[in-house]
Amino acid sequence: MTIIVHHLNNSRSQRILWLLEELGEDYEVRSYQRDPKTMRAPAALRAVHPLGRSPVVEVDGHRLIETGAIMEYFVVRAGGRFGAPDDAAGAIRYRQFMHYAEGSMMPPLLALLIIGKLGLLGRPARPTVQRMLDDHLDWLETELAERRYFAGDGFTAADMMMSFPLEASRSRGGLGESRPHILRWLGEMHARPAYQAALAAGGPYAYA
Ligand SMILES: N[C@@H](CCC(=O)N[C@@H](CS)C(=O)NCC(=O)O)C(=O)O
Repeated sequence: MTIIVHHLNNSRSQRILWLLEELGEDYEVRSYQRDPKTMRAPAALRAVHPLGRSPVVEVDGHRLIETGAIMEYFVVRAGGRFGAPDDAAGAIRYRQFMHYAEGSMMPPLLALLIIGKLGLLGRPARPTVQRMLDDHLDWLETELAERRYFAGDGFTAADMMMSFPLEASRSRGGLGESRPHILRWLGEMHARPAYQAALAAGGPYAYA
């Protein structure tokens, strides 16, 4: 049965395309374009799921939402490939970063996006939110100074989960040369053939 990925341009669903490429799965991309003014998804995505957000994936007779849950579904389906490492500490880090990417790291990035849209009105809130994001980036820099990937020595789905918040941080959150370990990691992620194949499959992506 064909896997269908409902993919919004410049969005979190890029990570699902990437995982499917890493796994060597066949899949179909159904593309949706953001409204250039509001950046919201088109109404057509609400016809697929009431939340109208991406990613939505159709697989094995299920309709899945939520990037981390979708990733875990495919990891289990593939017999654990790109899943948690065997050692206990690595497995804890894997689970932590699978949840942390959307649960803790994305909220200040979303706040920065809204602050940016508010213009002058949003300006007073920016330093506070930027400090919140800086705490995350400082911690992640120390994590990636200690190990090559987020869970340990091996590349896992946790790295794919962490790509979007760190790409967004580079684009609008001040991530730059002062954090060389994160930049080293991002460079490695973008150099992966499957990452590049996912870009070709998904169309233009502003964060690569
Ligand atoms: N935590 C959810 C977030 C889903 C989400 O907000 N997706 C954004 C794309 S990055 C979206 O569809 N936005 C369109 C809109 O808000 O209209 C996940 O990881 O799947």
